[in-house]
Amino acid sequence: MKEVSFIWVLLMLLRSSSSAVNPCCYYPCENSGVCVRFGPEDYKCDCTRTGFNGQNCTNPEFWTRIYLMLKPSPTVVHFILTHFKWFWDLVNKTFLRGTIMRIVLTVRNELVPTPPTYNTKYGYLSWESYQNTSYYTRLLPPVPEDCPLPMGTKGKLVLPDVIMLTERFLKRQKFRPDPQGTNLMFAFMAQHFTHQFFKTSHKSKGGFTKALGHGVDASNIYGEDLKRQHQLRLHEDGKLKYQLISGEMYPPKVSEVPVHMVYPEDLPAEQRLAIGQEMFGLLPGLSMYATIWLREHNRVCDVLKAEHPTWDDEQLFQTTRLIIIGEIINIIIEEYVQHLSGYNLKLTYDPSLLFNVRFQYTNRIALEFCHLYHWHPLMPDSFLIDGDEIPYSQFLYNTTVLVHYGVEKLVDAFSRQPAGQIGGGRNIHELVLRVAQTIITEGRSARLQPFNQYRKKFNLKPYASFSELTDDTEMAHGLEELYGDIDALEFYPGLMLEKTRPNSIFGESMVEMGAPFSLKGLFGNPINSPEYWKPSTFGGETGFSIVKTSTLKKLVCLNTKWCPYVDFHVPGKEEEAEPRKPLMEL
Ligand code: ISF
Repeated sequence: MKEVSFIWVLLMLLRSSSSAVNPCCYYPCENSGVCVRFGPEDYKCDCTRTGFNGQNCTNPEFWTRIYLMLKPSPTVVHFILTHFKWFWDLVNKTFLRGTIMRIVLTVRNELVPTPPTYNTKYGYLSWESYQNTSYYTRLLPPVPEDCPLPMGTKGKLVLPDVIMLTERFLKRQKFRPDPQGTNLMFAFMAQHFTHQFFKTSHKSKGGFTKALGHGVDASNIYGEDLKRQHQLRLHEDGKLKYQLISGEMYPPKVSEVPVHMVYPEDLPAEQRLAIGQEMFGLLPGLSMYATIWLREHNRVCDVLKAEHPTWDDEQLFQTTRLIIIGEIINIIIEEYVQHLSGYNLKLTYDPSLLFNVRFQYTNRIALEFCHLYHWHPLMPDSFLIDGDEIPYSQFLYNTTVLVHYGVEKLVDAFSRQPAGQIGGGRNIHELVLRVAQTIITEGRSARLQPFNQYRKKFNLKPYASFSELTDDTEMAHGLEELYGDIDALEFYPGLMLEKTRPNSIFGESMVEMGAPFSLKGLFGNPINSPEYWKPSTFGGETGFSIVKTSTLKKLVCLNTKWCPYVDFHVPGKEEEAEPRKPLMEL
């Protein structure tokens, strides 16, 4: 192994001394200017519509200068949004709530290029990249293949060993709960929700996805293609197939609905559940959400059928699917993102906020978004359900957990158990550390640009040193030794090791880079367009109102026998004491 890397180093040295270095390897173009190589040694920065000019797009135009002078830093904005509760309590009661929500959406939306731009194969605009939706898109082009160093021109010739890197800086020493109070109900929602659009194809290397919907399409419930959808459907009253166990509805067995699911070979046939997403047998938390959404789909079908007795199976199914997509988006914005942000501003899912501004109802999932969303530190050391402590070995691929405890007890348990803090390093359970290794390796083969380049792309100041990135001096020194230069730090390690904001789940970069992708994906859905966002799309006022008033609590409690404690954060003191409300009050 040593010899191979030595020969490779020699080859690289020879190559760089014999020919000119690609000038774009220096990332000379600032402020989102586009680097184009001319001849062997020249380059030009295209600064069109960046608001900057000059050779490297570094001179602000007049209005840009004014804008930059007035613009508050992300730290200040975040501070205001997470403090002054009395002020926000007032704002939330007025029209200002919508106005500020609109500002958040438009500011975040400006950072997501549409139509999409690059991908892992094309570092320049191309028709293929636009049209071939089997690729994840990319915000920044890959590091050019002919650069002298793996991250461009800075850092060491060889990147740190992935195993060593993750063992040293990412592996959990002692479980560190998230200070925002995030629980496992949130963690499993994150996994269930994102796995409808993050389905990396590992067979074909090069940043491909198996999820062609590129957004919130509920393919994790209905299957990726029409064949799977039809296998999962009952073809009666719009419903999905199910099995009844002690009178309760669960996903059907694979023996009855023969769709491809990933299960260990020795798992008995009667324990294999058939779900839209083939990976969701992996964790009881995922099959629990699959069960909840299955019940909700079939419940909504009954509601629609009562109002539209003439509708056929197809129309009931299709309309219910749109309602389900609406419910997902609402719950994600108003509860999941609300919790994640920690804002005192009450977020609102009101698509009409964007009807009078420029906004395109399209979305393309970015590879960077997929990397950002690897939140494995959320996972606990073991799972605490109904007085039992279940280790990973008995939790993975164990569908009997779901049926044994039932949805109510699982929701209650997951809502009470704290999840881990995502940022700050050293909080990934040993058993999922492999996933972090995979993502770093994938980042290398996809040639993702350095963390600091992404900081700049998202209007953040690049870090000047490792000690600015993290307050942990030992970590800062270790990273300095391994990478040699802060400008050579990789994307995923940078995100995970950045210091967290005070009392927060993660650092500045995760929010500033993730929020634009997330909000664009949620609001860019076609159901939010002026053409779709009306009662008739959802079968009338009843369906429209199901979408607009959906909550996590209703999702669970309209589909269970009793209403457990259900939220995206662990109970606080008031909530422990709060008596359980009867269903009627929901
Ligand atoms: S997803 C995500 C942040 C990072 C990832 I990866 C969000 O979903 C998110 C979206 C919006 C906001 C916070 C988090 C808030 C409203 C904001 O835009 O600041």
